[in-house]
Amino acid sequence: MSASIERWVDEVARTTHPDQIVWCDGSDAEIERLNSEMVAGGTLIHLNGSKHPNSYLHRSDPQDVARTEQLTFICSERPEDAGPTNNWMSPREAQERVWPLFSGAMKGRTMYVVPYIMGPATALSSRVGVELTDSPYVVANMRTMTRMGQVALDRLERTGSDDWVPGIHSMGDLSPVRRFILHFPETRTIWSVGSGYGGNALLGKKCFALRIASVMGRDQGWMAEHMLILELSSPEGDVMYIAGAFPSACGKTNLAMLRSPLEHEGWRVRTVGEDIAWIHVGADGRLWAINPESGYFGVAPGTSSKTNPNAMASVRQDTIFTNVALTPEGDVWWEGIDTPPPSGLLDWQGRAWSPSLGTPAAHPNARFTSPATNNPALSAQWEDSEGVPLSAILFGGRRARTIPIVSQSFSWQHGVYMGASMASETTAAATGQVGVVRRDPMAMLPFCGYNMGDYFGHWLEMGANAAIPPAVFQVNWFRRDADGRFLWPGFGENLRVLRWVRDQVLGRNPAGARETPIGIVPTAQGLDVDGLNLSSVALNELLSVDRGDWASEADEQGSFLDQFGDHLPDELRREHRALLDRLGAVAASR
Ligand code: SAT
Ligand code: MN
Repeated sequence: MSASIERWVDEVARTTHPDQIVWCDGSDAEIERLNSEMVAGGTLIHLNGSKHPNSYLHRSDPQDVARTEQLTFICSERPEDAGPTNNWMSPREAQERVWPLFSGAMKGRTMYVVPYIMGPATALSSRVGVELTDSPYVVANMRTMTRMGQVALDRLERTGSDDWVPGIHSMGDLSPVRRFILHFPETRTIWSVGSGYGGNALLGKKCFALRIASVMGRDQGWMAEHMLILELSSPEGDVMYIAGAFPSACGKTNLAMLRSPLEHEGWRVRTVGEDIAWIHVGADGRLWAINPESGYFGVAPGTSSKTNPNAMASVRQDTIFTNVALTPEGDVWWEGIDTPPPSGLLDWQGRAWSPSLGTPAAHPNARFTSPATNNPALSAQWEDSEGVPLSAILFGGRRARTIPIVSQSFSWQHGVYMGASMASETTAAATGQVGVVRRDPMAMLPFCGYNMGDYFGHWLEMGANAAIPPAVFQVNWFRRDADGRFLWPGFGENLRVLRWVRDQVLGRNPAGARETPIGIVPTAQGLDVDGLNLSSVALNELLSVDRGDWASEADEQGSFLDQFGDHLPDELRREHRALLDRLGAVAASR
Protein backbone atom coordinates (compact mmCIF):
# COMPACT_ATOMS: atom_id res chain seq x y z
CA MET A 1 0.00 0.00 0.00
CA SER A 2 1.30 3.37 -0.94
CA ALA A 3 2.86 5.12 2.05
CA SER A 4 1.95 8.52 0.63
CA ILE A 5 -1.74 7.57 0.57
CA GLU A 6 -1.56 6.39 4.19
CA ARG A 7 0.07 9.61 5.32
CA TRP A 8 -2.55 11.69 3.56
CA VAL A 9 -5.42 9.62 4.98
CA ASP A 10 -4.06 10.20 8.51
CA GLU A 11 -3.68 13.89 7.87
CA VAL A 12 -7.24 14.31 6.58
CA ALA A 13 -8.62 12.22 9.47
CA ARG A 14 -6.90 14.57 11.93
CA THR A 15 -9.06 17.38 10.53
CA THR A 16 -12.32 15.58 9.77
CA HIS A 17 -12.45 13.31 12.88
CA PRO A 18 -14.29 10.28 11.50
CA ASP A 19 -15.39 7.61 13.98
CA GLN A 20 -13.64 5.03 11.86
CA ILE A 21 -11.70 4.68 8.63
CA VAL A 22 -12.53 1.94 6.13
CA TRP A 23 -10.25 1.13 3.20
CA CYS A 24 -12.42 -0.06 0.31
CA ASP A 25 -11.27 -3.14 -1.57
CA GLY A 26 -14.06 -3.18 -4.17
CA SER A 27 -15.13 -6.74 -3.31
CA ASP A 28 -18.66 -8.14 -3.58
CA ALA A 29 -18.73 -8.77 0.17
CA GLU A 30 -17.90 -5.12 0.80
CA ILE A 31 -20.69 -3.71 -1.36
CA GLU A 32 -23.20 -6.17 0.09
CA ARG A 33 -22.29 -5.00 3.57
CA LEU A 34 -22.50 -1.32 2.60
CA ASN A 35 -25.85 -1.77 0.88
CA SER A 36 -27.39 -3.53 3.86
CA GLU A 37 -26.08 -0.82 6.18
CA MET A 38 -27.65 1.86 4.00
CA VAL A 39 -30.95 -0.03 3.80
CA ALA A 40 -30.94 -0.42 7.59
CA GLY A 41 -30.14 3.28 7.99
CA GLY A 42 -32.93 4.29 5.61
CA THR A 43 -30.77 5.97 2.94
CA LEU A 44 -31.29 3.19 0.42
CA ILE A 45 -34.47 1.32 -0.51
CA HIS A 46 -34.13 -2.22 -1.73
CA LEU A 47 -36.22 -2.58 -4.90
CA ASN A 48 -38.39 -5.58 -5.71
CA GLY A 49 -35.91 -8.26 -6.80
CA SER A 50 -38.29 -9.71 -9.36
CA LYS A 51 -38.44 -6.34 -11.14
CA HIS A 52 -34.89 -5.12 -10.57
CA PRO A 53 -32.53 -7.69 -9.06
CA ASN A 54 -29.79 -6.26 -6.84
CA SER A 55 -31.03 -2.69 -7.30
CA TYR A 56 -31.76 0.21 -4.99
CA LEU A 57 -33.41 3.59 -4.80
CA HIS A 58 -31.74 6.57 -3.14
CA ARG A 59 -33.44 9.90 -2.43
CA SER A 60 -31.27 12.98 -2.28
CA ASP A 61 -31.81 15.94 -0.05
CA PRO A 62 -34.32 18.06 -2.06
CA GLN A 63 -31.78 20.89 -2.12
CA ASP A 64 -29.11 18.62 -3.57
CA VAL A 65 -30.30 17.21 -6.88
CA ALA A 66 -27.93 18.52 -9.56
CA ARG A 67 -24.47 19.95 -10.10
CA THR A 68 -24.12 23.44 -8.66
CA GLU A 69 -21.91 25.32 -11.08
CA GLN A 70 -22.06 28.57 -9.11
CA LEU A 71 -20.42 26.75 -6.18
CA THR A 72 -17.74 25.10 -8.32
CA PHE A 73 -14.33 26.79 -8.41
CA ILE A 74 -10.94 26.51 -10.05
CA CYS A 75 -8.36 27.42 -7.40
CA SER A 76 -5.32 28.29 -9.49
CA GLU A 77 -2.72 30.69 -8.12
CA ARG A 78 -3.60 33.25 -10.79
CA PRO A 79 -7.20 34.11 -11.80
CA GLU A 80 -6.08 34.28 -15.41
CA ASP A 81 -5.33 30.55 -15.38
CA ALA A 82 -8.95 29.80 -14.50
CA GLY A 83 -10.10 32.10 -17.28
CA PRO A 84 -13.25 34.15 -17.74
CA THR A 85 -15.67 31.20 -17.85
CA ASN A 86 -14.73 29.58 -14.53
CA ASN A 87 -15.38 30.71 -10.98
CA TRP A 88 -12.04 31.37 -9.36
CA MET A 89 -10.94 31.24 -5.75
CA SER A 90 -7.35 31.66 -4.62
CA PRO A 91 -5.79 28.65 -2.86
CA ARG A 92 -5.31 30.85 0.19
CA GLU A 93 -8.96 31.86 0.33
CA ALA A 94 -9.89 28.18 -0.14
CA GLN A 95 -7.74 27.35 2.87
CA GLU A 96 -9.32 30.07 4.97
CA ARG A 97 -12.91 29.81 3.85
CA VAL A 98 -13.49 26.21 2.82
CA TRP A 99 -11.00 24.06 4.72
CA PRO A 100 -12.66 24.90 8.07
CA LEU A 101 -15.86 23.28 6.74
CA PHE A 102 -14.01 19.94 6.83
CA SER A 103 -13.08 20.43 10.45
CA GLY A 104 -14.86 17.74 12.46
CA ALA A 105 -17.15 17.18 9.46
CA MET A 106 -16.92 13.38 9.71
CA LYS A 107 -17.64 13.11 13.45
CA GLY A 108 -20.08 10.25 13.97
CA ARG A 109 -19.44 9.00 10.45
CA THR A 110 -17.13 6.58 8.69
CA MET A 111 -14.47 7.87 6.37
CA TYR A 112 -14.13 5.57 3.36
CA VAL A 113 -10.84 5.46 1.48
CA VAL A 114 -11.78 4.83 -2.15
CA PRO A 115 -8.84 4.13 -4.49
CA TYR A 116 -9.94 4.00 -8.12
CA ILE A 117 -8.64 3.87 -11.67
CA MET A 118 -10.02 6.07 -14.42
CA GLY A 119 -9.57 3.90 -17.51
CA PRO A 120 -8.93 0.20 -18.11
CA ALA A 121 -6.66 -1.33 -15.45
CA THR A 122 -3.88 -2.09 -17.95
CA ALA A 123 -4.08 0.98 -20.19
CA LEU A 124 -1.04 3.24 -20.22
CA SER A 125 -3.29 6.29 -20.43
CA SER A 126 -5.35 5.37 -17.35
CA ARG A 127 -4.85 7.34 -14.13
CA VAL A 128 -5.38 6.61 -10.44
CA GLY A 129 -7.33 8.71 -7.96
CA VAL A 130 -8.17 8.29 -4.29
CA GLU A 131 -11.38 9.73 -2.87
CA LEU A 132 -11.95 10.10 0.85
CA THR A 133 -15.68 10.32 1.51
CA ASP A 134 -18.13 10.06 4.39
CA SER A 135 -20.94 8.93 2.06
CA PRO A 136 -21.49 5.20 1.53
CA TYR A 137 -23.81 6.14 -1.38
CA VAL A 138 -20.82 7.78 -3.05
CA VAL A 139 -18.75 4.64 -2.45
CA ALA A 140 -21.45 2.48 -4.06
CA ASN A 141 -21.63 4.77 -7.10
CA MET A 142 -17.85 4.97 -7.44
CA ARG A 143 -17.75 1.18 -7.41
CA THR A 144 -19.93 1.09 -10.53
CA MET A 145 -18.52 4.14 -12.29
CA THR A 146 -14.81 3.35 -11.85
CA ARG A 147 -12.45 0.41 -11.36
CA MET A 148 -12.46 0.76 -7.60
CA GLY A 149 -10.60 -0.81 -4.69
CA GLN A 150 -7.57 -3.06 -4.49
CA VAL A 151 -7.21 -3.03 -8.29
CA ALA A 152 -6.16 0.65 -8.10
CA LEU A 153 -3.58 0.10 -5.35
CA ASP A 154 -2.27 -2.88 -7.35
CA ARG A 155 -1.84 -0.68 -10.38
CA LEU A 156 0.21 1.87 -8.43
CA GLU A 157 2.35 -0.92 -7.07
CA ARG A 158 2.79 -2.65 -10.42
CA THR A 159 3.74 0.55 -12.23
CA GLY A 160 5.94 1.69 -9.34
CA SER A 161 4.06 4.97 -9.49
CA ASP A 162 3.18 7.39 -6.74
CA ASP A 163 1.08 9.47 -9.07
CA TRP A 164 -2.52 9.66 -7.88
CA VAL A 165 -5.08 12.42 -7.63
CA PRO A 166 -6.34 13.10 -4.09
CA GLY A 167 -9.97 14.09 -3.57
CA ILE A 168 -11.64 14.85 -0.25
CA HIS A 169 -15.41 14.69 -0.03
CA SER A 170 -17.71 15.32 2.90
CA MET A 171 -21.48 15.66 2.91
CA GLY A 172 -21.01 18.40 5.49
CA ASP A 173 -24.46 19.60 6.54
CA LEU A 174 -25.72 19.60 2.90
CA SER A 175 -26.53 23.28 3.12
CA PRO A 176 -26.06 25.04 -0.23
CA VAL A 177 -24.53 28.01 1.61
CA ARG A 178 -21.76 25.74 2.89
CA ARG A 179 -21.30 23.84 -0.38
CA PHE A 180 -18.08 24.11 -2.39
CA ILE A 181 -16.55 22.02 -5.17
CA LEU A 182 -12.93 23.11 -5.47
CA HIS A 183 -10.20 22.08 -7.91
CA PHE A 184 -6.54 22.94 -7.46
CA PRO A 185 -4.96 22.50 -10.90
CA GLU A 186 -1.40 23.17 -9.69
CA THR A 187 -1.48 20.45 -7.03
CA ARG A 188 -4.10 18.33 -8.86
CA THR A 189 -6.25 18.14 -5.78
CA ILE A 190 -10.05 18.14 -5.28
CA TRP A 191 -12.12 19.27 -2.28
CA SER A 192 -15.88 18.82 -2.25
CA VAL A 193 -18.14 19.62 0.69
CA GLY A 194 -21.87 20.01 1.24
CA SER A 195 -23.30 17.85 -1.57
CA GLY A 196 -23.85 14.15 -2.12
CA TYR A 197 -24.98 14.50 -5.72
CA GLY A 198 -23.46 13.01 -8.89
CA GLY A 199 -20.91 15.28 -10.45
CA ASN A 200 -20.46 17.19 -7.16
CA ALA A 201 -19.56 14.11 -5.14
CA LEU A 202 -18.37 11.27 -7.38
CA LEU A 203 -14.98 12.89 -7.66
CA GLY A 204 -13.66 10.54 -10.35
CA LYS A 205 -16.19 11.86 -12.84
CA LYS A 206 -16.34 15.57 -13.67
CA CYS A 207 -13.87 16.74 -11.01
CA PHE A 208 -10.99 14.40 -11.91
CA ALA A 209 -11.75 12.95 -15.35
CA LEU A 210 -12.59 16.37 -16.80
CA ARG A 211 -11.45 19.37 -14.71
CA ILE A 212 -8.17 18.02 -13.33
CA ALA A 213 -7.53 15.72 -16.31
CA SER A 214 -7.97 18.59 -18.78
CA VAL A 215 -5.04 20.29 -17.04
CA MET A 216 -2.99 17.08 -17.05
CA GLY A 217 -3.80 16.66 -20.74
CA ARG A 218 -2.66 20.20 -21.53
CA ASP A 219 0.62 19.59 -19.72
CA GLN A 220 1.17 16.07 -21.07
CA GLY A 221 -0.16 16.37 -24.63
CA TRP A 222 -3.51 14.62 -24.47
CA MET A 223 -7.15 15.67 -24.07
CA ALA A 224 -9.89 15.03 -21.52
CA GLU A 225 -13.26 15.62 -23.15
CA HIS A 226 -16.96 15.52 -22.28
CA MET A 227 -17.67 13.01 -25.06
CA LEU A 228 -19.41 9.78 -25.82
CA ILE A 229 -17.58 7.25 -27.97
CA LEU A 230 -19.53 4.95 -30.29
CA GLU A 231 -18.67 2.24 -32.77
CA LEU A 232 -20.47 2.24 -36.13
CA SER A 233 -20.30 -0.86 -38.35
CA SER A 234 -21.64 -0.93 -41.89
CA PRO A 235 -23.01 -3.79 -44.00
CA GLU A 236 -19.81 -3.47 -46.06
CA GLY A 237 -17.79 -4.53 -43.05
CA ASP A 238 -16.04 -1.27 -42.17
CA VAL A 239 -15.97 -0.21 -38.53
CA MET A 240 -15.64 3.41 -37.49
CA TYR A 241 -15.36 5.16 -34.11
CA ILE A 242 -17.11 8.46 -33.55
CA ALA A 243 -16.86 10.72 -30.48
CA GLY A 244 -19.49 13.28 -29.59
CA ALA A 245 -19.50 16.26 -27.25
CA PHE A 246 -22.95 17.30 -26.02
CA PRO A 247 -23.85 19.26 -22.87
CA SER A 248 -25.33 17.34 -19.94
CA ALA A 249 -28.81 15.91 -20.56
CA CYS A 250 -28.71 16.46 -24.35
CA GLY A 251 -28.84 12.80 -25.35
CA LYS A 252 -25.20 11.64 -25.13
CA THR A 253 -26.25 8.43 -23.43
CA ASN A 254 -29.04 7.82 -25.95
CA LEU A 255 -26.72 8.34 -28.91
CA ALA A 256 -23.94 6.21 -27.44
CA MET A 257 -26.43 3.38 -26.82
CA LEU A 258 -28.43 3.87 -30.03
CA ARG A 259 -30.16 0.71 -31.20
CA SER A 260 -29.90 0.63 -34.95
CA PRO A 261 -33.23 0.27 -36.76
CA LEU A 262 -31.16 -1.32 -39.57
CA GLU A 263 -29.35 -3.92 -37.46
CA HIS A 264 -30.75 -6.63 -39.78
CA GLU A 265 -29.03 -4.94 -42.74
CA GLY A 266 -25.72 -4.85 -40.92
CA TRP A 267 -25.77 -1.26 -39.63
CA ARG A 268 -24.70 -1.68 -36.02
CA VAL A 269 -23.96 0.80 -33.25
CA ARG A 270 -22.04 -0.28 -30.15
CA THR A 271 -21.07 1.73 -27.06
CA VAL A 272 -17.52 2.47 -26.00
CA GLY A 273 -18.39 5.30 -23.60
CA GLU A 274 -21.29 7.68 -22.93
CA ASP A 275 -19.89 10.67 -21.05
CA ILE A 276 -16.12 11.11 -21.04
CA ALA A 277 -13.26 10.43 -23.47
CA TRP A 278 -9.52 10.68 -22.88
CA ILE A 279 -7.82 11.18 -26.22
CA HIS A 280 -4.20 10.64 -27.30
CA VAL A 281 -2.27 10.93 -30.53
CA GLY A 282 -1.48 7.40 -31.69
CA ALA A 283 1.72 6.23 -33.38
CA ASP A 284 -0.30 6.08 -36.62
CA GLY A 285 -1.15 9.81 -36.43
CA ARG A 286 -4.79 9.23 -35.58
CA LEU A 287 -6.46 10.31 -32.34
CA TRP A 288 -7.21 7.35 -30.06
CA ALA A 289 -9.78 7.48 -27.26
CA ILE A 290 -10.42 5.55 -24.07
CA ASN A 291 -13.50 5.70 -21.87
CA PRO A 292 -12.16 6.36 -18.36
CA GLU A 293 -15.42 5.19 -16.73
CA SER A 294 -16.88 1.73 -16.21
CA GLY A 295 -20.52 2.61 -15.70
CA TYR A 296 -23.29 4.93 -16.80
CA PHE A 297 -24.74 7.77 -14.74
CA GLY A 298 -27.67 8.47 -17.05
CA VAL A 299 -30.76 10.67 -16.90
CA ALA A 300 -33.81 8.48 -16.16
CA PRO A 301 -36.76 10.67 -17.26
CA GLY A 302 -37.42 10.20 -20.96
CA THR A 303 -35.66 6.82 -21.01
CA SER A 304 -37.92 4.07 -22.36
CA SER A 305 -37.73 1.01 -24.54
CA LYS A 306 -38.58 3.30 -27.44
CA THR A 307 -35.97 6.00 -26.80
CA ASN A 308 -33.18 3.81 -25.41
CA PRO A 309 -33.86 0.07 -25.23
CA ASN A 310 -30.22 -0.67 -24.38
CA ALA A 311 -30.40 1.62 -21.35
CA MET A 312 -33.62 -0.07 -20.26
CA ALA A 313 -31.82 -3.42 -20.46
CA SER A 314 -28.84 -1.97 -18.56
CA VAL A 315 -30.93 -0.74 -15.63
CA ARG A 316 -32.72 -4.11 -15.27
CA GLN A 317 -30.34 -5.12 -12.50
CA ASP A 318 -27.37 -4.04 -10.37
CA THR A 319 -28.55 -0.45 -10.58
CA ILE A 320 -28.74 2.46 -8.15
CA PHE A 321 -31.63 4.75 -9.01
CA THR A 322 -31.52 8.27 -7.63
CA ASN A 323 -34.62 10.49 -7.26
CA VAL A 324 -37.00 8.41 -9.38
CA ALA A 325 -40.55 7.55 -8.22
CA LEU A 326 -41.40 4.32 -6.38
CA THR A 327 -44.39 2.05 -7.10
CA PRO A 328 -46.26 0.10 -4.40
CA GLU A 329 -44.68 -3.10 -5.81
CA GLY A 330 -41.20 -1.77 -5.15
CA ASP A 331 -40.56 -0.93 -8.79
CA VAL A 332 -39.33 2.38 -10.18
CA TRP A 333 -41.19 4.84 -12.40
CA TRP A 334 -40.36 8.08 -14.18
CA GLU A 335 -41.88 10.44 -16.72
CA GLY A 336 -41.47 9.06 -20.23
CA ILE A 337 -41.00 5.40 -19.17
CA ASP A 338 -43.08 2.85 -21.10
CA THR A 339 -46.08 2.65 -18.77
CA PRO A 340 -48.54 5.24 -17.45
CA PRO A 341 -48.05 6.10 -13.77
CA PRO A 342 -49.50 3.36 -11.54
CA SER A 343 -51.66 4.45 -8.63
CA GLY A 344 -50.10 4.61 -5.20
CA LEU A 345 -46.88 6.11 -6.55
CA LEU A 346 -44.45 7.84 -4.20
CA ASP A 347 -42.60 10.74 -5.80
CA TRP A 348 -38.83 11.33 -5.68
CA GLN A 349 -39.16 12.79 -2.21
CA GLY A 350 -41.19 9.83 -0.95
CA ARG A 351 -44.50 11.69 -0.89
CA ALA A 352 -47.81 10.27 -2.16
CA TRP A 353 -48.18 11.39 -5.75
CA SER A 354 -50.92 11.55 -8.35
CA PRO A 355 -50.99 13.15 -11.82
CA SER A 356 -53.47 15.75 -10.56
CA LEU A 357 -50.72 17.33 -8.45
CA GLY A 358 -49.15 18.62 -11.66
CA THR A 359 -45.62 18.06 -10.33
CA PRO A 360 -43.18 15.54 -11.79
CA ALA A 361 -43.06 12.23 -9.91
CA ALA A 362 -39.39 11.70 -10.72
CA HIS A 363 -37.01 14.63 -10.46
CA PRO A 364 -36.18 15.87 -14.01
CA ASN A 365 -32.50 15.14 -13.24
CA ALA A 366 -33.20 11.72 -11.68
CA ARG A 367 -30.43 9.26 -12.57
CA PHE A 368 -29.53 5.62 -12.90
CA THR A 369 -26.10 4.22 -12.11
CA SER A 370 -25.47 0.97 -13.99
CA PRO A 371 -22.36 -1.01 -14.86
CA ALA A 372 -21.26 -0.75 -18.51
CA THR A 373 -21.16 -4.53 -18.67
CA ASN A 374 -24.97 -4.55 -18.34
CA ASN A 375 -25.23 -2.87 -21.74
CA PRO A 376 -26.24 -5.47 -24.37
CA ALA A 377 -24.66 -3.21 -27.02
CA LEU A 378 -21.28 -2.78 -25.34
CA SER A 379 -18.45 -2.66 -27.89
CA ALA A 380 -16.01 -5.57 -27.72
CA GLN A 381 -13.29 -2.88 -27.80
CA TRP A 382 -14.68 -0.83 -24.90
CA GLU A 383 -11.75 -1.48 -22.61
CA ASP A 384 -8.93 -2.01 -25.09
CA SER A 385 -5.80 -0.64 -23.50
CA GLU A 386 -4.91 1.33 -26.65
CA GLY A 387 -8.41 2.77 -26.94
CA VAL A 388 -10.15 3.14 -30.30
CA PRO A 389 -9.15 5.35 -33.27
CA LEU A 390 -11.50 8.27 -33.93
CA SER A 391 -12.70 8.98 -37.48
CA ALA A 392 -15.11 11.75 -36.54
CA ILE A 393 -15.99 14.13 -33.73
CA LEU A 394 -19.53 15.50 -33.36
CA PHE A 395 -20.39 18.70 -31.52
CA GLY A 396 -24.04 18.88 -30.55
CA GLY A 397 -26.51 20.79 -28.49
CA ARG A 398 -30.14 21.72 -28.15
CA ARG A 399 -31.04 24.51 -30.55
CA ALA A 400 -34.61 25.26 -31.56
CA ARG A 401 -33.41 27.18 -34.65
CA THR A 402 -30.36 28.22 -36.63
CA ILE A 403 -28.18 25.07 -36.45
CA PRO A 404 -28.82 22.51 -39.24
CA ILE A 405 -29.24 18.87 -38.36
CA VAL A 406 -25.64 18.20 -39.43
CA SER A 407 -22.80 20.15 -40.98
CA GLN A 408 -19.15 19.27 -41.52
CA SER A 409 -16.29 21.67 -40.90
CA PHE A 410 -13.99 22.67 -43.76
CA SER A 411 -10.87 21.80 -41.76
CA TRP A 412 -9.64 20.90 -38.26
CA GLN A 413 -9.24 24.61 -37.44
CA HIS A 414 -12.75 25.35 -38.60
CA GLY A 415 -13.90 22.34 -36.55
CA VAL A 416 -12.24 23.79 -33.46
CA TYR A 417 -14.07 27.06 -34.19
CA MET A 418 -17.35 25.13 -34.47
CA GLY A 419 -16.73 23.53 -31.09
CA ALA A 420 -15.53 26.74 -29.46
CA SER A 421 -18.60 28.69 -30.58
CA MET A 422 -21.28 26.06 -30.01
CA ALA A 423 -24.26 26.77 -27.77
CA SER A 424 -27.12 24.86 -26.22
CA GLU A 425 -30.32 25.45 -24.29
CA THR A 426 -29.74 24.73 -20.59
CA THR A 427 -31.18 21.59 -18.94
CA ALA A 428 -32.01 20.25 -15.47
CA ALA A 429 -28.54 18.69 -15.11
CA ALA A 430 -27.35 21.85 -13.39
CA THR A 431 -29.30 24.09 -11.05
CA GLY A 432 -30.48 27.33 -12.59
CA GLN A 433 -32.87 28.41 -15.33
CA VAL A 434 -33.73 25.73 -17.89
CA GLY A 435 -34.06 26.41 -21.63
CA VAL A 436 -31.90 29.50 -22.14
CA VAL A 437 -29.27 29.45 -24.90
CA ARG A 438 -25.75 29.58 -23.54
CA ARG A 439 -22.42 29.14 -25.30
CA ASP A 440 -20.89 25.88 -24.14
CA PRO A 441 -17.60 25.28 -25.99
CA MET A 442 -17.02 21.60 -26.70
CA ALA A 443 -19.70 20.97 -24.00
CA MET A 444 -16.84 21.71 -21.58
CA LEU A 445 -17.95 25.08 -20.20
CA PRO A 446 -18.61 23.66 -16.70
CA PHE A 447 -15.75 21.14 -16.90
CA CYS A 448 -12.59 22.78 -18.24
CA GLY A 449 -10.02 23.13 -15.47
CA TYR A 450 -8.14 26.04 -17.02
CA ASN A 451 -8.52 29.10 -19.24
CA MET A 452 -10.72 28.04 -22.16
CA GLY A 453 -8.82 30.34 -24.52
CA ASP A 454 -5.73 28.23 -23.82
CA TYR A 455 -7.87 25.12 -24.13
CA PHE A 456 -8.81 26.11 -27.70
CA GLY A 457 -5.09 26.50 -28.37
CA HIS A 458 -4.53 22.98 -27.05
CA TRP A 459 -7.17 21.65 -29.43
CA LEU A 460 -5.42 23.32 -32.36
CA GLU A 461 -2.13 21.86 -31.24
CA MET A 462 -3.56 18.34 -30.92
CA GLY A 463 -4.82 18.59 -34.50
CA ALA A 464 -1.42 19.73 -35.66
CA ASN A 465 0.21 16.80 -33.86
CA ALA A 466 -2.13 14.30 -35.48
CA ALA A 467 -1.29 13.48 -39.08
CA ILE A 468 -4.85 12.17 -39.59
CA PRO A 469 -7.17 14.14 -37.28
CA PRO A 470 -10.84 13.12 -37.18
CA ALA A 471 -13.36 14.92 -39.38
CA VAL A 472 -15.44 17.39 -37.34
CA PHE A 473 -19.21 17.84 -37.50
CA GLN A 474 -21.86 19.87 -35.74
CA VAL A 475 -25.24 18.18 -35.13
CA ASN A 476 -28.60 19.33 -33.79
CA TRP A 477 -31.44 16.85 -33.20
CA PHE A 478 -33.52 19.51 -31.47
CA ARG A 479 -34.58 21.92 -34.20
CA ARG A 480 -38.26 22.92 -33.98
CA ASP A 481 -40.92 24.16 -36.38
CA ALA A 482 -42.90 27.38 -36.02
CA ASP A 483 -45.30 25.61 -33.66
CA GLY A 484 -42.49 24.45 -31.42
CA ARG A 485 -42.60 20.80 -32.49
CA PHE A 486 -39.38 18.87 -33.01
CA LEU A 487 -38.66 18.49 -36.74
CA TRP A 488 -36.53 15.37 -36.41
CA PRO A 489 -37.59 12.09 -34.75
CA GLY A 490 -34.16 11.59 -33.16
CA PHE A 491 -33.14 8.52 -31.09
CA GLY A 492 -32.70 5.44 -33.34
CA GLU A 493 -33.26 7.53 -36.46
CA ASN A 494 -30.09 9.47 -35.69
CA LEU A 495 -28.41 6.50 -37.38
CA ARG A 496 -29.32 8.24 -40.65
CA VAL A 497 -27.08 11.16 -39.69
CA LEU A 498 -24.29 8.81 -38.59
CA ARG A 499 -24.48 7.17 -42.03
CA TRP A 500 -24.06 10.56 -43.72
CA VAL A 501 -21.10 11.25 -41.43
CA ARG A 502 -19.55 7.93 -42.46
CA ASP A 503 -20.06 8.68 -46.15
CA GLN A 504 -18.34 12.04 -45.68
CA VAL A 505 -15.44 10.46 -43.82
CA LEU A 506 -15.02 7.87 -46.57
CA GLY A 507 -15.31 10.57 -49.25
CA ARG A 508 -18.24 8.75 -50.81
CA ASN A 509 -20.74 11.52 -50.90
CA PRO A 510 -20.16 13.92 -53.78
CA ALA A 511 -23.84 14.31 -54.65
CA GLY A 512 -25.06 14.17 -51.08
CA ALA A 513 -23.32 17.25 -49.74
CA ARG A 514 -23.14 20.95 -50.52
CA GLU A 515 -21.03 23.79 -49.27
CA THR A 516 -22.72 26.52 -47.29
CA PRO A 517 -21.11 29.48 -45.49
CA ILE A 518 -21.15 27.59 -42.20
CA GLY A 519 -19.91 24.21 -43.42
CA ILE A 520 -20.79 21.23 -45.58
CA VAL A 521 -24.47 20.28 -45.25
CA PRO A 522 -26.38 17.33 -46.76
CA THR A 523 -28.38 17.97 -49.89
CA ALA A 524 -32.07 17.03 -49.71
CA GLN A 525 -31.10 13.75 -51.41
CA GLY A 526 -27.97 13.27 -49.32
CA LEU A 527 -29.73 12.30 -46.13
CA ASP A 528 -31.74 9.08 -46.26
CA VAL A 529 -35.21 9.97 -44.95
CA ASP A 530 -37.00 7.01 -46.52
CA GLY A 531 -39.94 5.86 -44.44
CA LEU A 532 -39.70 8.75 -41.98
CA ASN A 533 -42.83 10.53 -43.05
CA LEU A 534 -40.90 13.79 -43.07
CA SER A 535 -42.37 16.55 -45.25
CA SER A 536 -40.05 18.24 -47.71
CA VAL A 537 -40.73 21.49 -45.86
CA ALA A 538 -39.46 19.91 -42.64
CA LEU A 539 -36.43 18.42 -44.39
CA ASN A 540 -35.54 21.75 -45.96
CA GLU A 541 -35.87 23.45 -42.60
CA LEU A 542 -33.57 20.85 -40.99
CA LEU A 543 -30.96 21.49 -43.67
CA SER A 544 -31.38 25.24 -43.97
CA VAL A 545 -28.84 27.90 -43.13
CA ASP A 546 -30.86 31.06 -42.58
CA ARG A 547 -28.95 34.22 -43.38
CA GLY A 548 -30.69 36.40 -40.77
CA ASP A 549 -30.36 33.83 -37.99
CA TRP A 550 -26.72 33.28 -38.86
CA ALA A 551 -25.87 36.97 -38.93
CA SER A 552 -26.86 37.28 -35.28
CA GLU A 553 -25.45 33.84 -34.42
CA ALA A 554 -22.06 34.83 -35.83
CA ASP A 555 -22.19 38.12 -33.91
CA GLU A 556 -22.89 36.34 -30.65
CA GLN A 557 -20.11 33.84 -31.34
CA GLY A 558 -17.73 36.71 -31.91
CA SER A 559 -18.57 38.50 -28.67
CA PHE A 560 -18.41 35.25 -26.73
CA LEU A 561 -14.92 34.52 -28.05
CA ASP A 562 -13.78 38.12 -27.46
CA GLN A 563 -13.93 37.62 -23.70
CA PHE A 564 -10.84 35.39 -23.91
CA GLY A 565 -8.75 38.36 -25.03
CA ASP A 566 -5.08 37.51 -25.51
CA HIS A 567 -5.75 33.89 -24.69
CA LEU A 568 -7.88 33.40 -27.81
CA PRO A 569 -5.73 31.80 -30.53
CA ASP A 570 -5.34 33.88 -33.71
CA GLU A 571 -6.53 30.91 -35.76
CA LEU A 572 -9.97 31.24 -34.18
CA ARG A 573 -10.13 34.97 -34.87
CA ARG A 574 -9.29 34.15 -38.48
CA GLU A 575 -12.00 31.48 -38.57
CA HIS A 576 -14.51 33.98 -37.22
CA ARG A 577 -13.60 36.53 -39.89
CA ALA A 578 -13.74 33.86 -42.58
CA LEU A 579 -17.25 32.91 -41.43
CA LEU A 580 -18.36 36.55 -41.58
CA ASP A 581 -16.87 36.81 -45.07
CA ARG A 582 -18.67 33.70 -46.26
CA LEU A 583 -21.96 34.90 -44.80
CA GLY A 584 -21.41 38.30 -46.40
CA ALA A 585 -20.74 36.62 -49.72
CA VAL A 586 -24.10 34.90 -49.49
CA ALA A 587 -25.84 38.13 -48.64
CA ALA A 588 -24.22 39.83 -51.63
CA SER A 589 -25.07 37.06 -54.07
CA ARG A 590 -28.80 37.11 -53.30
O1 SAT B 1 -24.04 15.13 -12.24
S1 SAT B 1 -23.12 14.74 -13.32
O2 SAT B 1 -22.17 15.81 -13.57
O3 SAT B 1 -22.39 13.57 -12.94
C1 SAT B 1 -23.97 14.42 -14.74
C2 SAT B 1 -23.92 15.52 -15.71
O4 SAT B 1 -24.33 16.64 -15.40
O5 SAT B 1 -23.44 15.30 -16.85
MN1 MN C 1 -21.90 14.57 -18.58
